[in-house]
Amino acid sequence: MAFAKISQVAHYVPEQVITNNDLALVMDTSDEWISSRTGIKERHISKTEFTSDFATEVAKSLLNRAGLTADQIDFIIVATVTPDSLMPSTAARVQANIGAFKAFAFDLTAACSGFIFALSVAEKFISSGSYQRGIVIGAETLSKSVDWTDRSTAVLFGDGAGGVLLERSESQHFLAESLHSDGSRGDCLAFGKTPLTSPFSIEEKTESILKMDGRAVFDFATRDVAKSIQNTIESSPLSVDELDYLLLHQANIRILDKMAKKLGVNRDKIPANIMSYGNTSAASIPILLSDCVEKGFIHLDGSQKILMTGFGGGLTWGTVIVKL
Ligand code: 4VN
Repeated sequence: MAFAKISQVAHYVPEQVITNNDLALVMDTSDEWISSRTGIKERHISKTEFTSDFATEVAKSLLNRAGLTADQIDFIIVATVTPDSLMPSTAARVQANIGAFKAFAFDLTAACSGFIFALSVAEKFISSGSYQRGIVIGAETLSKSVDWTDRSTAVLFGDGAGGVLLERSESQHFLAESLHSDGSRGDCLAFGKTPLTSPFSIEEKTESILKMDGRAVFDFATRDVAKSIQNTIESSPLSVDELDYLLLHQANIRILDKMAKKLGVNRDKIPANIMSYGNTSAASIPILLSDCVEKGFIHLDGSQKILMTGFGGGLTWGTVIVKL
């Protein structure tokens, strides 16, 4: 029986920091409005880099930390809704940049749940016994897809990437998972619709800019996602008190507060870094994981039980419980 385990973590964000006060100079908003409603104080925004540039930095750090060379990697999955291009994929660009010539590489889109979905897929590749080692990255440049004239959404997002090295292990580290989608509610968080064109049709306007029904998505997160986390914990061999940390998608600090209450867990077990990064979609959970390792909360020595949950566009939501 083959098992998979997360052996390294890393993250990368672009250098430029945009504070709430910086945004208040270019749109009708304020630090008070943004931080009291979302918890966000600042976010990193790309000046010249693309999603694959962030993801490449993450992949290089993972290899460095593991003392591996790129030819030892069997696959690369990048979860993103802001790829440099649809073809080639962001993952294929990463493969070329690091020289992982033996790896197969593809992107996976499940919006803010993308990293969790990709981690689940990668775990299956390894536990099938077919592959030894892969890189799973969440990477986004949401700044290129938000409407900078819409103050209700523009203030929420940030750019960056985080990822993990997943390797074969002798013992079980993935303890439970659940993945879900509800396409019938997809319109409440959407962007990037492909326009219909043909020689005989009038061109439809591209809906390239992010649109969000904030209330609907907020309610989805606090009802459906909270319930699903509870169900996943119940289906696992662990009780909620045995979890060391719950790493939840960094969409809004008030959602994290509500989740803590609903799940009956100490607020300190639900770390937040949305203050410094904003909502980075598929990158938010691996950036948070990497931050927690850097700060010494999470050790990667197999002694801790960590729950990770993504939720967002699709709609999609998913949880994994891992021994780290
Ligand atoms: C999941 C969620 C969100 C999200 C939804 C609503 C929201 C973030 C609405 C009320 C508003 C403050 C902001 Cl739950 C976004 C994603 C996308 O990654 C995923 N903020 N807010 C207010 O007026 O208080």
